[in-house]
Amino acid sequence: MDKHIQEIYTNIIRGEQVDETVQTALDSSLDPGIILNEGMIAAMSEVGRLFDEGEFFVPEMLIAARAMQGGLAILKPYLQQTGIESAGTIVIGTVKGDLHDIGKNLVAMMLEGAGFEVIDLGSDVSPEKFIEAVKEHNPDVLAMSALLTTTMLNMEATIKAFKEVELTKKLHVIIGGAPVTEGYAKSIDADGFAPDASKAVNLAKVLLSI
Ligand code: B1M
Repeated sequence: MDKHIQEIYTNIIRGEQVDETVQTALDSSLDPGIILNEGMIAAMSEVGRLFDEGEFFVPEMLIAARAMQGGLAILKPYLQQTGIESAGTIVIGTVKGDLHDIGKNLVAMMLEGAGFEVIDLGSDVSPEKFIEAVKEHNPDVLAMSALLTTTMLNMEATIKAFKEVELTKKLHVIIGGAPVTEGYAKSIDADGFAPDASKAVNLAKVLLSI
């Protein structure tokens, strides 16, 4: 493994800042996708494993997440293409009861980079809040994220709540997050599922025939 990637990976697990290392890696022409996947996302998976095994607790997960967010901010302009016309509007949020926002932020970032106008409602978003935002912004797509097996049920609750609401145009509902599957998406009547951020961009483009 490249020494910069190794350092990013280790520092995120330790909860140490990676901003400078990410910048150095970029300056030495390392591919942003490799920095993201092999350094940062791999580190978060390891943090999850350590939490599972009882070696890490919530504070360790939290500081690792903070380190990851700092590195993502440096990486952001390199992951996005520039000068693209608006491809459509997308409202995004993590569902009610769920505070995990790193994956959702990454999806939002990549959608923005692909030319979508993104309205990010943050995390712990109730069905009522999603409905309010959709009425206000009239988006083409609603994207929901969930990281907990318990909170992914709120995706279904949100879709059900939307069935009671009259909208002026077709709203494509797409979902994702670690516990979410294609089968679950079908079972709750979502229009699509994406396993990662770049596939979420492809999915939105396919649904909107772009
Ligand atoms: Co939490 N946590 N956490 N956590 N946490 C997980 C998810 C867990 C798997 C850890 C574990 O046990 N191994 C576990 C869930 C178990 C389960 O339900 N199956 C868990 C738990 C149990 C908890 C708490 C309950 C712990 C506790 O309090 N006892 C608690 C719940 C709090 C709450 O939400 N109410 C909790 C809290 C936290 C922190 C706050 C400390 C922190 C989050 C900080 C933050 O996000 N700001 C945290 C973290 C960091 C994690 C892990 C370690 C990392 C998550 C992450 O950021 N991954 C996680 C373990 C893991 O995932 N391996 C874990 C990196 C990120 C880039 O990936 O989010 O999967 P991900 O996003 C991907 C794809 O899923 C997809 O694209 C992204 C990138 O390509 N995607 C979408 C995501 N959203 C999408 C939406 C789309 C499309 C694709 O729309 C179309």
